[in-house]
Amino acid sequence: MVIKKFTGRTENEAVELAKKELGNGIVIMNVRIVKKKGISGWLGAKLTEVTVALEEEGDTLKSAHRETTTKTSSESVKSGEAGRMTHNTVNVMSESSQNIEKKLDSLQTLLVDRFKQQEEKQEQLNREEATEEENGKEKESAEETGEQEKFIRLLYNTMLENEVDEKYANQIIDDVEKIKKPNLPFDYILANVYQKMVLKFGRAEGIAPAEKGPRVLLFIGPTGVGKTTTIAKIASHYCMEEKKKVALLTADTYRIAAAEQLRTYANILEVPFRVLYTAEEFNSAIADFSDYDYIFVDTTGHSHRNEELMDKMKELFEAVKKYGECQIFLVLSATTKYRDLLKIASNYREITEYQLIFTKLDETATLGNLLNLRLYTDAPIAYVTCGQNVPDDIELFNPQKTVKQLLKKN
Ligand SMILES: Nc1nc2c(ncn2[C@@H]2O[C@H](COP(=O)(O)OP(=O)(O)OP(=O)(O)O)[C@@H](O)[C@H]2O)c(=O)[nH]1
Ligand SMILES: [Mg+2]
Repeated sequence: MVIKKFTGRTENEAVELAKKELGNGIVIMNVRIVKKKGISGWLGAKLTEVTVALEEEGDTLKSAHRETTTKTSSESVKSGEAGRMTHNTVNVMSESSQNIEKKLDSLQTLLVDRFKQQEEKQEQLNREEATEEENGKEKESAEETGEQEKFIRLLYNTMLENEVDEKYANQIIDDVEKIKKPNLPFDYILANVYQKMVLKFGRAEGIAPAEKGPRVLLFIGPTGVGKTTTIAKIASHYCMEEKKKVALLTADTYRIAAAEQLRTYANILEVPFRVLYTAEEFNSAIADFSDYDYIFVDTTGHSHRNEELMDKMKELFEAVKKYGECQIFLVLSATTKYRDLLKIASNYREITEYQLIFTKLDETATLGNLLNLRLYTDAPIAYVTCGQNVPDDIELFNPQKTVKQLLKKN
């Protein structure tokens, strides 16, 4: 795994630089504002610094082990905290959940430290090998390996408590097992699990800018998950903050008053609103709103078992996909049972590709299903919502924040 920092005037600029050097497979580990170097920095000029990670193809057991060996040794010397841990004085069972939380909060510093220490890799490797030959070291190492086991188990159990599917928790832990070795600081293990999980989530992909005509955003999903409310939240962001031209359409003609809900939001935002009764009407709406930036399309919420409605939706999907400049979002509630989520995700997958939006994060303490569904569907998570307030209770999906929650005790 390569970890590297890039700076730019904006986050986008820094990310572009990173992509140019490392390719599109990068994962953003951390974003922070830093002072510019030199006089302009003294005068308050700021830059955005992003720390990115890239999992290399050669990240096999062997290379992971080699990397661990070197990075660990440098950390244990540089960081007082890490050094303290290698002396086998820490009882893992007393690693309370609060301690883990503190460590998670210090992860960003740890990642940055590790980045700085890369140049010292070789020197530290030699030093560690010499140390391992000292008398009595084997006994200490064996004890530490036991402590490591307990620590890894603690992380594993925390994932399960957060309802990460056992299958995925095992995959993550299996990867960590590969890098296990004596003298490995717990912070390093934690950082490794954190990185693996962030990489599994991948980059958050929101809404792409419109290129050749208005960008159509279609929202699908089961009844009552928050499709209409989410449209209102995102539409008001584009309309009020980005000053874009937005139109709201609904194909939800199934329930009385369903259209009225979106019409009300359209009135508040002072944007055009239209009801679509047939797939053809979608095409005429596109023609009528051809100079708009974003067209949001709401759909009927229904059970994924309702085949008749599913078929009707297919026609609309086909028309939207034929138009091309579109993104389809499957909206799921974080409170829905795992087994149902799997069924819903696979039923919709039969008719279309999609990105994911998770709603109602405020109503659950466990976010494991975000990782489970991300891995099950291979669909990126675009947004999460955490309350009923329009437009505030929504944010772009943040993998780092979610992984921290998944590694915390509830
Ligand atoms: N707690 C919480 N409630 C939410 C959230 N998002 C939406 N809701 C609420 O969920 C309920 C249903 O929201 P809608 O937007 O009508 O859901 P929908 O998917 O459009 O529903 P149908 O059109 O009936 O399929 C409303 O009471 C919303 O206020 C959220 O993030 N958290
Ligand atoms: Mg609705």
